[in-house]
Amino acid sequence: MKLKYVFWMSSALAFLAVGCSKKVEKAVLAYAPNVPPQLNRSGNAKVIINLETKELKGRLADGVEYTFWTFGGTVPGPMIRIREGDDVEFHLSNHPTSKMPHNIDLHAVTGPGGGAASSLTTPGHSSQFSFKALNSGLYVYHCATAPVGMHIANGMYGLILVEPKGGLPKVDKEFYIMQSEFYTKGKHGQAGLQGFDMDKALDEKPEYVVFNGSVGSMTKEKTLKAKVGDKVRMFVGNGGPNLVSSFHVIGEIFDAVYTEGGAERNQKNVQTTLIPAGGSAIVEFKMEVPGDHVIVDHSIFRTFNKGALGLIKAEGDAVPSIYSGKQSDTVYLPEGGATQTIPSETVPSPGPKNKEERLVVGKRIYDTTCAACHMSQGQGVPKAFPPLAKSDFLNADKKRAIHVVMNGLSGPVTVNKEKYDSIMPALGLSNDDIASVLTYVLNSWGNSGGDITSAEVAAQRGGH
Ligand code: HEC
Ligand SMILES: [Cu+2]
Repeated sequence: MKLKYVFWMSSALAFLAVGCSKKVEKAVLAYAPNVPPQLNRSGNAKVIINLETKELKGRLADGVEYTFWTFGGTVPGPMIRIREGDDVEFHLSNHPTSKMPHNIDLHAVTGPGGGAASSLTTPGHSSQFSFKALNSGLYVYHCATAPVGMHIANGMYGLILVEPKGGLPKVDKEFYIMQSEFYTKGKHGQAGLQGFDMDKALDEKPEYVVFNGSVGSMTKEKTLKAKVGDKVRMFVGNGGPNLVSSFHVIGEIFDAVYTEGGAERNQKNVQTTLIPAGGSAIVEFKMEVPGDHVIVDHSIFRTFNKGALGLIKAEGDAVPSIYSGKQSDTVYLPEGGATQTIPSETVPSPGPKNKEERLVVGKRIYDTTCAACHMSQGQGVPKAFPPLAKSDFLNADKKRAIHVVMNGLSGPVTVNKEKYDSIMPALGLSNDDIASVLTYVLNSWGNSGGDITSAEVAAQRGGH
């Protein structure tokens, strides 16, 4: 009797285990313009995704380098392909040589921060979280670590496709294209290693607008290839951080568009489709005639003056009944770096006159500019952002504090016996703003008090 019972129990357990166990597979990641292979399985799976964040120097344009912050070592990060209903186990690793903590917000995730709340990862660490892909569609992922705009502007975005249950209709060629902008200190085309320019980012005036992370990522020997008669599908994303893309392929009409990357193949015969920052679209077209077709953002100065130009070449015999005429791939080359600046008058507002006013202005600047990293009560984030509350480093030297806020700070520092080796960017604040924010910080959260005037800051700026 007892034996029989044990037997029944164990077979029930075995049955349960089989019933729950899903196929486990590692996601195949693909680097732009390549797309991960179609999923050739019938049901759902448990998918393991391993992604690494890495900061590295790379080519932005001929002769122009940039220190990119990346997912997977490339801009955009690799494309991920899963299926509606899949369970995903996500591992984010931050390379030990990184200067910054990073995390990931996948728009395909239903949950706080799209995963960002569970994935803040300091250099040399790995984080894990899991989610179920509830909705099919083409989704952007990006880093969401403070300052979010800067992590995105430096290259931290990519696409994750959640296929509908039955998969997508078959096509001949699939491509992965992601648009984004870069805000460099130097003008478009200025040679050398270019730093990030916060003022241009705030003004939404990029020097570069590109596809797949650099000027020329899909031209010359990297031109996309297809054959006459091919059905082509492009998974197109926009990392931003600021601009909306007017995506267009010159000489083609999109036979079908999944507007905004949603599940519906809901539009037919579209010339130009709008792709919001942090959004996507899937476009499909048949290549009817041979030749080069130019991939552009039809906000057209971006194409011919800022870099957003790619090519897809169809090989095959001419089809004069559809199109007859000479073709050339030279007329579409970029025209050069000339950009126009429109002069504008500015009327400066009178700065704060006394300590009382500095405290008020300073709190506003702290909350909008500093709190993202140093946290609302100046408590900082362990291993990433040092505290300003009761900071021995801050309170020891007023002039040094002005220098830090004016010029940024990098390299190892010790604050309240904890070591930090990260980067605080120069924030482009005015003398009034620096005086106000430091006066506010010095008079908050148990710091030593005092007052810093705009004149003191100005004197120090002159000295550098
Ligand atoms: C992008 C994140 C970021 C922002 C925004 C930022 N800081 Fe920092 N800050 C840092 C990091 C990182 C360090 C440490 C740098 C290092 O390791 O060399 C730091 C260091 C400092 C220090 C010296 C160390 C300490 O704790 O006393 C001061 C003072 C400081 N920041 C003040 C400010 C003020 C004031 C603002 C706003 C005007 C600000 N920071 C905005 C990231 C930031
Ligand atoms: Cu990041």
